[in-house]
Amino acid sequence: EPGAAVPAGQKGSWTSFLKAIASFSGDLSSLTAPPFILSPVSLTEFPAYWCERPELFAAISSGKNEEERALLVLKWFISTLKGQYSSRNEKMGSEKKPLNPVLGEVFFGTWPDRDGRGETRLIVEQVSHHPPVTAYHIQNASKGVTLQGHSAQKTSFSGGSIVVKQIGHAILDVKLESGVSEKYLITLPTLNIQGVWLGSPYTELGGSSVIQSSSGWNASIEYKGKGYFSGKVHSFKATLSHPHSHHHPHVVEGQWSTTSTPKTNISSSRVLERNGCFTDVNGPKEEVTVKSIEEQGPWESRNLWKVVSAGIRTGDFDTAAKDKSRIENEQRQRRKDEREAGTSWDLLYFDHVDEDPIYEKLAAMGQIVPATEDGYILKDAPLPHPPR
Ligand code: HCR
Repeated sequence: EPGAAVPAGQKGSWTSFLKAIASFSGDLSSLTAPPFILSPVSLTEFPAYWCERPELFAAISSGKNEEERALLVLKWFISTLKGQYSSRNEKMGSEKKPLNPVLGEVFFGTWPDRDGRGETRLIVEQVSHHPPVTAYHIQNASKGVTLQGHSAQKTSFSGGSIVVKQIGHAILDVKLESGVSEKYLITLPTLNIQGVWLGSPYTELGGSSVIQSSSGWNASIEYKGKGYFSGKVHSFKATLSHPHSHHHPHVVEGQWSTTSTPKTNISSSRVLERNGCFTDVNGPKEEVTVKSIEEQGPWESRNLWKVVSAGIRTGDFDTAAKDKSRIENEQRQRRKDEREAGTSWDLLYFDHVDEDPIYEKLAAMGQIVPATEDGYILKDAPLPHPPR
């Protein structure tokens, strides 16, 4: 029955929301959704999902050769998917609509040094408001592992589910002891948000994504839901090959939400879990450590949204809506002032490049389309935030 999971008083607004999505494609962030589906978390927090298993991120540079490092990158990547795509269902009961970040909103965090893995730091900046684009930089300096990327979405409606094409890419940089940097281009899968008629949305992945290394190793990952190659939700099959290798490619199959196993001979103890799995995300993950709200500046996400988030969490939606309008009006006013003054907003932590040279080089190696993409690169020294 449509709307079965929608609270009684919100069925009408849920239907209107779905109609708005169906008749419209592109930027879903501006549509108003009923309270039951709102998340108190801003999209600027999402890049933290890349590092919730910091030991796997740190371990990448411990690989003893190109092949082993490519396997460690694939293992880390697959192990992030559960957090990225199904943690809202686990924490909040369904997929939810995140808070739409404002231009210049930032989110900082760390994963402390523990068991010799080194400290990892996260810097996120909202670099566009409409359409929303989020840039991020995650670095474990002591292990020489850095991930830099940006994320945007293009939404459409098809066959009863919301299809979210991901725009953007990430570049992983692994600094080797020799001083040479190995690079990996990571492209992103397409999301299929199912269960929307019922009002209990969850994300399934579809299509494919790739990880192309400057060493030549190429991982191609295919995503399927229930009823395809395994009959199980959240399934994937990854094939890791090198154009000059005479060996058979490595093949890994399983579920990104639980475990996966190698289908070919991988003997390295650095790569496999103790139980022989390639990935096993049944154990706990480690959320990013963030300063308390009192210690945060006015542009830091949890501080900026604190009244809205508290309203959503406690069910005080009037207060949430009022403060959300205040934030949005302030944004509109800033853009208006800029237009009148003939100025524009400066990015604070990142520089935008129209053509990311590392993307181009790796895309050419892996025959990835498009051949070129824009990118965001961390500045040597950030600009200060204007007052708020
Ligand atoms: C599509 C989505 C916003 C974007 C979220 C992204 C793609 C952001 C980058 C992360 O690395 C991975 C990621 C995970 C999320 O699954 C994805 C969100 C899921 C829902 C949300 C929509 C804008 C909300 C649609 C409203 C629904 C719940 C009815």
